[in-house]
Amino acid sequence: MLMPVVAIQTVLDGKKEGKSATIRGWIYRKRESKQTIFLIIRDASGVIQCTVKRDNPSWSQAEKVTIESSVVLEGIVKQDKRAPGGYEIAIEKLSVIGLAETFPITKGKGKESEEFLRDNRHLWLRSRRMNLIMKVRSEVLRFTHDFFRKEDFIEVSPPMFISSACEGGSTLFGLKYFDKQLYLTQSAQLYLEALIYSLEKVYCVAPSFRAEKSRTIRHLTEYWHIEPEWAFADMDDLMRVEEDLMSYICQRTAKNCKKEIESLGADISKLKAVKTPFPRITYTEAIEKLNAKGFKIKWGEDFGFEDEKALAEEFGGPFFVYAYPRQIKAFYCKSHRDNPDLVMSTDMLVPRIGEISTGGAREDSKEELLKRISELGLREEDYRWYIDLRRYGTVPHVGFGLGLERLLTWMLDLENIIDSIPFPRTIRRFYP
Ligand code: NSS
Repeated sequence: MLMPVVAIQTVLDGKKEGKSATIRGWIYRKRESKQTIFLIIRDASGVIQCTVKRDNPSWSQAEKVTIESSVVLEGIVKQDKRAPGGYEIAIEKLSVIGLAETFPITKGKGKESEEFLRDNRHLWLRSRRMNLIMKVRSEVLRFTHDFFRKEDFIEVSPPMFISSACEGGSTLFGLKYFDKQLYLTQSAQLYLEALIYSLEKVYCVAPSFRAEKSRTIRHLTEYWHIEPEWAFADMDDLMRVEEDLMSYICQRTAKNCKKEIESLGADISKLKAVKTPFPRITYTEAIEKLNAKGFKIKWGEDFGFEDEKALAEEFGGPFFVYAYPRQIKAFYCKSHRDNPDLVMSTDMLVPRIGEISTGGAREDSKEELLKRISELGLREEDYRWYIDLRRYGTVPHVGFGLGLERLLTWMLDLENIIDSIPFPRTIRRFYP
C-alpha cells in the first residue's frame, strides 16, 4: 500500500530525511544517463529531483515516462547538496497516472517565443514562474481582505451588467441584454456609493471591464478592481486609508512571500520600503515639476504614461498627486468649494507603471452634481438612482479604486501586466 501523499515542499523542508515518502505531481524535466534516470517532479508546492537506478523495477516506467506526465511515486528521501533544493528522492515505486503526449513547450524557450507562450497560456500556467506569480496574487488578495476586515469594512457584491457609464463612454463595452443595450461595468463605485447609506464602510474586489485600445504594459480589457467606499470622510481620510492599505499589503507580502519574490527575481527591498506617510503633491506642483524636467505640458492637460513615469522616478515609491483640474476628471468628483476649477481627486503613482489607483471625494450636493452632469453632456435620466442618493440624507464620502494587476506588476517587477493574471484579456488577446 502507498504511504500518505506529502507535498514536495514538506520533503524540501527536510521533514522527511532518511524516511520513505510518497509524492505525486508532474514530470518537469527528465535526464538519462547509463545507470540513472533523473526525474524532476513538480507539484503545487515545489520541484524536487528524483532518481531511478537501472536495477530498480521502476526503471522501465521511468524510461517511458514523458515530460508533463502525471505520476505518483514512493522513495527514500536523501539530503544531496547537488540536487536543486538540497534533497532528492531515490525512487522505489513509480506509477504513471496520465502519460503525456509530446509537450509543446520545451525548456529554454527564449524571448522570441513569448507569443507562443501566450497562445499556450493554458499550458504555460504550469511553469514555475506562473505558479509563483499566482501564489503571490492569492496572498495579495488575502491581505487586501484582511486589511478591510480589520478596518471594519463590509464586503459587498456589485453588479457586472450596468445601464450607464461610471468612467465615460469611450471605454465602455456594450452588450445585447435581451432586447436592450447594456454595458459591462468599468467600476463598482456608483453602486458602492448606494451601499454606504446602509453599511457606511464597504469594499469589493471584482472584475472591471475597459474597452481599452491601448497596447501598453499596464492595460487589460478585463481586470480585478479593489474598491472601497465610505461615509463621513474627507480627502485626508481617503489618502490615509489608501496608503495604509498599500503599506499593509507590501509589508505582509515581503514577509510571507519572501521565497516567491526572490525566486521571481523581484526586488523585495522596494516592498519593505513602503511605509506611511506617502509623499503628496498637488496636480499644479506636478505640472511644474514636469516642465522643469523639460516636458511641455500645460495646466489643465491630463498626464500621459511618460509624464507619470517621469514624475514617479523622482519619488522612487508610491506617492499621491491630488487636486486635479475639473475638466480632466469624472462627473462624480467633488469640486473644491473655494476653487471650483479643482476637484477633490487623487491618483497614487508608482515608478515604471504610473497610476495604480484613483480616488477622491464624491460630489455630495445634488445641485453641484446636476451641474456636472449637464456640463459633461451626460443624460440626467441615466443617473436617476445615483442622483437620488444626494436627495435622501447625503453625506460627505470618499472611495478609491486600485487595480490588482497594476499593483502586482509593480510589486513583482513584471515586464508586462499580462503576467499578473492567469488568462489575460487585451485588445488582441482573448484565447485561451
Ligand atoms: O478609472 S479609474 O482610474 N477610476 C475608477 O474606476 C474609479 N471609479 C475607482 C473608484 O474610485 N472606486 O480606475 C481605477 C484603477 C486605475 O488606477 C488602475 O489601477 C486600474 O483601475 N485600471 C486598469 N487596470 C488595468 N487595465 C486597465 N485598462 C485599467 N483601467 C484602470
